[in-house]
Amino acid sequence: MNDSNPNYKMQTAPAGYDKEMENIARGMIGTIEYPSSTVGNTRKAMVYTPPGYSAGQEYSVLYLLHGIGGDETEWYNHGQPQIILDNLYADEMLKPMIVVLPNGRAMLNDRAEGDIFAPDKVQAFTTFEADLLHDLIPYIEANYPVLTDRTHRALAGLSMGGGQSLNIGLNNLDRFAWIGAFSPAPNTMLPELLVPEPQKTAEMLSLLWLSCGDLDSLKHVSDRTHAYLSQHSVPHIWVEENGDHDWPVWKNGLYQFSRLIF
Ligand code: FER
Repeated sequence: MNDSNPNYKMQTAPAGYDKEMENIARGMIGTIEYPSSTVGNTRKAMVYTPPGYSAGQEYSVLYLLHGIGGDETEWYNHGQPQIILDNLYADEMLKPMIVVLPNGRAMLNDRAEGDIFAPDKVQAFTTFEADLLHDLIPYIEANYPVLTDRTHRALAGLSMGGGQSLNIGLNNLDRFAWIGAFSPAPNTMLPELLVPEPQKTAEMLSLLWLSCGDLDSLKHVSDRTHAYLSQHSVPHIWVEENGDHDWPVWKNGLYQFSRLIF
């Protein structure tokens, strides 16, 4: 994609993009459980399979991460990604993909309860890297008909999950070719650590998406990341949209990002 992107014109998601349409084929969304050697228990994730899903086909996989106040149900409860995705499939605007909604707080009690900013709970968002790479991805790849090379694997998320997507994705480009961060939080590593070798990163990325609402108090994180990427000529899409640290921005992020991947 174009670097820093004066050329990328985000088409605003059309009215109704997040409303259930009648008479279209629907995907399915449900909860799975997988063994986690990282946490030492069984962990939950939600999985969306697209309309017409068939074990005879091969699918790409998007791992879509939640924020600090959420768990594996957050996107489902607040963003209804299955509606957005079903509508995009009805318009033939998405490649065949499975969307996995993990729990990004990798610790024994991974519910968003008590002090969600407690150090051990924030640390668990870092621990999630091992759970994702060594436990969840292998589980998905063993149990769904999915393509397993980096060009068929994407990682995106909102806020804490946006920071995780940048931290984990950019540091594991052998695993992910498509990375999206919607309103990334202060867990986002400094740009020099995210992208120590800009040319190498640029060569490996299929897409790096960064978006944030103009009213978001965490926008300095996106600004700093975007500035570094631009200075070092790392192609990325940067969208500063009207909005706050909130669902309209994140749902639009999913709508826009999912159309561009695979
Ligand atoms: C912080 C402010 C916000 C922070 C995380 C967040 C780890 C996360 C917000 C969200 O996920 O919505 O200082 O530090």
